[in-house]
Amino acid sequence: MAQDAAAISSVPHDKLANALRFLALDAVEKANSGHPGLPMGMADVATVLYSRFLKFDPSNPSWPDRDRFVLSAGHGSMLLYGLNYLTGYKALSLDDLKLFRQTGSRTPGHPEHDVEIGVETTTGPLGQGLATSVGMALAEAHLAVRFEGLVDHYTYVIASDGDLEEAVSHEAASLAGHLQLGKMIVFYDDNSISIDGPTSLAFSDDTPARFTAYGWHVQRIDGHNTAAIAAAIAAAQSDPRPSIICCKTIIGFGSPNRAGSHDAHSNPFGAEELAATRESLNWPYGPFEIPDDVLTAWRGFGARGATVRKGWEDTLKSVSAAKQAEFKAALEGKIPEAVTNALTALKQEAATSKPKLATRQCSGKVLETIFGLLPELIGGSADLTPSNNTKVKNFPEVATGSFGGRYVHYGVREFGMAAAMNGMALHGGMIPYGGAFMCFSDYARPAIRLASLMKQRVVFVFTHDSIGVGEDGPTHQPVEHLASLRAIPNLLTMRPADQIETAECWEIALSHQDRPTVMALSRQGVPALRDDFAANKSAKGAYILDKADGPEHVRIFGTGTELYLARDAAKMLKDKGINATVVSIPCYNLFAEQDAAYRKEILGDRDLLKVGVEAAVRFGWDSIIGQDGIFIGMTGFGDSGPAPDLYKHFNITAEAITDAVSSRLKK
Ligand SMILES: Cc1ncc(C[n+]2csc(CCOP(=O)(O)OP(=O)(O)O)c2C)c(N)n1
Ligand SMILES: [Mg+2]
Repeated sequence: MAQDAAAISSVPHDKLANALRFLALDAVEKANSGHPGLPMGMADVATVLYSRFLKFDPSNPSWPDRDRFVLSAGHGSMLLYGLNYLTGYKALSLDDLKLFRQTGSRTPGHPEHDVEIGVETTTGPLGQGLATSVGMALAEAHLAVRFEGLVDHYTYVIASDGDLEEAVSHEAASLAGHLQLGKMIVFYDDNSISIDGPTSLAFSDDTPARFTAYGWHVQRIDGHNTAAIAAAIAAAQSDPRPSIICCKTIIGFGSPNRAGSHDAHSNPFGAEELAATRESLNWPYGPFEIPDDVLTAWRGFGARGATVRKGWEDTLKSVSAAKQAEFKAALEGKIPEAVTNALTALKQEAATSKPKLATRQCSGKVLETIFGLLPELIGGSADLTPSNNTKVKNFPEVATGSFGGRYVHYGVREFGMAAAMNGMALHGGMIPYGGAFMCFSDYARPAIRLASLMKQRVVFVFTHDSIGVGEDGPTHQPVEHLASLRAIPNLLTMRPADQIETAECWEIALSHQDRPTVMALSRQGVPALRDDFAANKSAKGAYILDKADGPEHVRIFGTGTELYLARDAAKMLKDKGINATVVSIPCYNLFAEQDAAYRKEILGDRDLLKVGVEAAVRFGWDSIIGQDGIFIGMTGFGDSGPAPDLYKHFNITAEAITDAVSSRLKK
């Protein structure tokens, strides 16, 4: 709700905004690196937003119904730190600001997800903050239906030229426009400057026309005119469309020699220019010095939120005890026992029926089993719903103006989908998963990386995970993706082999609240391999599927759709008098985290011959099979043809394993 300008503070606006400008300048100067230009240019917009509109409570930063504020142009991080220090987030002191960009500080170079100091999401990779915000706005719209009266907030974003140049801004803005996420409000820092110089070097979009075409509400204002800023925010709030306010600003505002130039974008100003800027903005205070009246005024803006938050808490108390409990449970995001029990029943059934299924179908069955029991789950696909097996029948879909559904048609927007899912997870109250072809995980990779960095529970359902794709050919056949996804820290890349493993992997994915998961799933059917289900064997990442019958001669490691080839080969080798142990590795990452004793148990003796089987490149496998190990897999791109032919063509067969082992062992 807007506050009247005169009523908010007796301190003039310029002084309030200059506090932000000089905190940024002083911190960048002290760190000897950073980006002062954006905080100086956007200080007026930020001051109006925080002093008159933003619903937040620094004394309770994680209050669920707070407005979300995302600085998509993360290089301007000192703007965010300045705002959150001034408004009184307890976990952010002036000393933290003085430690800007220092190792281990609370104030890293680019904002890193840290709700306690008012950082809602990690930003810095341009474009992604905007795309993540779409997910936050979608989460708000969805939860506002589920928990009417308890969720009702805006999602504000500051985006820069770079944000709008990045491709993902198109996916994000197009999706937000399609869905008409009316409570999303973007401030575009239209300063016509980026690193190389004026944006005219590379950017001549008609941005207002572009967003109008997406179905957004578009305004153009002078970003240094406080009345215009306030009026634009009020208009944006009341318009049912997502809003972009194009704010014409001057980068480095107030600096005599750098304002309006790319020289203001980054780097410290130096003593001389800093002094000249103090002079020109009439700021006669020392470094990091905020006069009492200014700090008091800013703290006042922060304190106001507590009253609003208390009012919200009263509302929460006024709803039924059952609804309160449901709301709390949704935010906690724990997996109810009913889900675990249902998964056990599914595994039990699979242990007897031993279905021959593609693992994408196995995943579909898992979702059918748990979807109704876990209302926080929200599914979706980047236009591959029938292929990804991500949609559970008889649940409503999210649609324009109808946000209570449980399934999102993201359109062919892998990156936008992944970033939006991050936003939903960050918002809280939702567990998002979304499907795509695994080969196009590359399109989503920057958001998968951020999910991993931010420790968010997002499940990326990537089907068609190998040459098993078949006729679509090498453009659609992942070969390097498993290796490259396994390389992302904190990400669980899972490649289950059958129904039981797929259920186990989903169980693991859901139980890790602080990690994202990639489910690599097959197009083609494979036989069931497991008939035991009491313990979740996938939880340690790898386990012995079949012990060698007699003294062990070789150990064969397989994943996903190649695991049955390992088992078949072991049987064929037995006929030749060679005893093989078969190991399944549904999750390389979890296995790598096990203690040395377990790893040794699974990897076997150093001198034992080892074989890896995976329809992908060898990269990474040497840590399992050693340099002398035999690898049965891909050495380059795939080919177009029926999947069974391709497996033969690329020599990924039980016979190939058997031949390679027997010739090595000369038997
Ligand atoms: C994906 C990505 N590419 C490159 C960068 C490096 N970078 C940081 S800011 C910036 C562009 C600066 O222009 P603008 O976005 O207009 O910000 P301003 O200079 O106006 O603050 C670039 C290329 C980045 N942060 N993210
Ligand atoms: Mg710019």
